[in-house]
Amino acid sequence: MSKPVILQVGPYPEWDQVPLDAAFTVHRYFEADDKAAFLAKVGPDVQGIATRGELGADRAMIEACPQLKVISVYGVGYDAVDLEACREKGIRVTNTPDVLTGDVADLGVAMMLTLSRGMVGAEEWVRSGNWASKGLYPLKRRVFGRKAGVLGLGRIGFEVATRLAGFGMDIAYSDVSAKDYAKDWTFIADPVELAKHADFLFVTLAASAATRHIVGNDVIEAVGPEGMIINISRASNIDEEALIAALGDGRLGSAALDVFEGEPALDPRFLELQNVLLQPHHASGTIETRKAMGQLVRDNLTAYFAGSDLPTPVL
Ligand code: 8YV
Repeated sequence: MSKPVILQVGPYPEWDQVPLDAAFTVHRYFEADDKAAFLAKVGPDVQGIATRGELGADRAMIEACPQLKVISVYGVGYDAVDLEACREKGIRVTNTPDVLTGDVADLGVAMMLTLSRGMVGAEEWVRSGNWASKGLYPLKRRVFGRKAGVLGLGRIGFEVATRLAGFGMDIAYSDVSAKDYAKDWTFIADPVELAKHADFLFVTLAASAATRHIVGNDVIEAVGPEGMIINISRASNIDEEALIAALGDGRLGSAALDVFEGEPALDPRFLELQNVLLQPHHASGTIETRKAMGQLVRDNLTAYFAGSDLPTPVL
């Protein structure tokens, strides 16, 4: 039997590439110099797309593949997939939830600790010889016992809050409704009110058109000059212009960011700021999690073409 034909949008580690190539006929979109010409050539044969969270599949790509039946996303976020186009054409969509939750939460909490305690500068203090020549490193701000806000108490937000509870923090959260599994934490529906409560505001919302710029100037100013915003979701959840302006003039204390508009080509103004921690969208980037994500991408594709139930469907 001939193998199903897959369009691979971005690279995967070798441990995923080898079994993907064995099970499917794979066209590597990311290796093509002329992407439009490549799509025009292979698109008519493509039955499945294997993509990554931040790359997704837009309408043009979907429409270039008239036989497309399934899109398998390597990531929990599927905001970069044109779901409307998929609904219209009856295309199934899958993602990789759960397997990455703990690592994403770990990185968010690590970013808070790293920035609040000035650990990047402290490392440089040691390496540059400042410790010996100038003496003690400047004092930084405490984390434990302070106030945290979690904007979006889904799987990742819940794991962030659970970790913050271990730091004895006063935790509040915002979501569409209060959660019965969050009895120890305060529900504050309005993001601005949540931000007023928070010394540390975690942005852990699944991104969509509805959440675009949910962290706008009002939320940013409510976090305030002493506060920190930590974003481990999607850049589109924050008004990046407002964020850069507030970081620049001190209306926001600091920001720890794993995601950026136009990444990896982030706005160069971020590089000029001293009150930011910049991370290369790697919250799910552990060997353990990435192996599980790759497996789930293949399991979803395999299930689709075998006519079985999809392990983790979105659509
Ligand atoms: C990326 C992510 O998919 O889970 C998500 O939504 O954004 C990440 O896990 C990852 O960088 C792999 O591309």
